[in-house]
Amino acid sequence: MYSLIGVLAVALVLVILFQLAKAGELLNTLKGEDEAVNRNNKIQASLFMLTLIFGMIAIFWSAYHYSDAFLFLKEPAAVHSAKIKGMYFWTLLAILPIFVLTHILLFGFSYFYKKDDNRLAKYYPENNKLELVWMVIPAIVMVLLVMEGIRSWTAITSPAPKDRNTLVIEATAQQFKWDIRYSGNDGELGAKRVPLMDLESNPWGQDWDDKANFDDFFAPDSIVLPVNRPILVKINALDVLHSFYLPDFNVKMDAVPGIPTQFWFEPTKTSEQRQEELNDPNFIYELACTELCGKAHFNMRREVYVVEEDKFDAWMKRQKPLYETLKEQAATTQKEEKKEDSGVAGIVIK
Ligand SMILES: [Cu+2]
Repeated sequence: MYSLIGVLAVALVLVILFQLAKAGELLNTLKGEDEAVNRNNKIQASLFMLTLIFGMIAIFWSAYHYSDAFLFLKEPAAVHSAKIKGMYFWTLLAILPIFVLTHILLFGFSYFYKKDDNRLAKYYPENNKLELVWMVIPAIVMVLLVMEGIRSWTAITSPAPKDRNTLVIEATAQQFKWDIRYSGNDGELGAKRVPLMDLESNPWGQDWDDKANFDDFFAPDSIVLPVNRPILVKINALDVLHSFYLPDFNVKMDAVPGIPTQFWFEPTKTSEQRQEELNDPNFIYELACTELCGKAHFNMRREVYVVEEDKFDAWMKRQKPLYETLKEQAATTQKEEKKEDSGVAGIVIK
């Protein structure tokens, strides 16, 4: 109801503006074109100036106001994220003066050089020096930014360090959840094969001929990670595009159906340390899907806890690999079958 009233109100305002413009045009023909054009030019020029002033104020205010939310200033909580934060800072530093300057020129020229009957336009065909300056400087800045970008990108997506006990996890996205598989004690994810997939007993098609699968387990609800240890995340998607995003660690990677992606990062602050740092006892790290993937996209949020190594080990010991669960299930069904058999046999014996 409210949205209908809103739409009607907007439509009404548009009609009024249209009628006013029409009335103004009629007035102009009555008064004489030239004077009207001059007045109109002055109004337009002043509007340009106002847009520049209020636009700039709004941009700087919003950048300042939302600085925390967009991680301009918040201290990152992982090794690589400091790199990304640095790149963000340098990119911003490089483009901010250009942004301000070009907007002052764009809107300022429209204001200061509005039509003036006493002024002739100046013919200024070319200036090689000026052109060289505005081509060479941006080119150098771009090359530097891109080079640093490639270096950081390679560091993040390169194979994780082997000698540092890297934790390997696998994140598989589907509408609308993440399944997080841990590699268990062997640090290796077992092989998966599509033909083995079975919704009831083997949702990810783990190949039980591969022993690396025996200790793989799935995170029950929240994701628990050890601090100061490299974590390699292998990312998949089952249906549509999703994106694996850990905002506090400044790491993000698309989950693409059919194309495995990966990155590694290293959390440097436990959840507790982060709570203290931000002075917010309710703070929780989160995993978010940053690809609008459907109706329940919001539902893909998962809580992430970064804990000390010993706590992590204890948590890991409590997790049950799917292989164990299946083995137990098979054992009980076998027992039941035996019972039934012996039951029948029992009658016979009796
Ligand atoms: Cu999603």
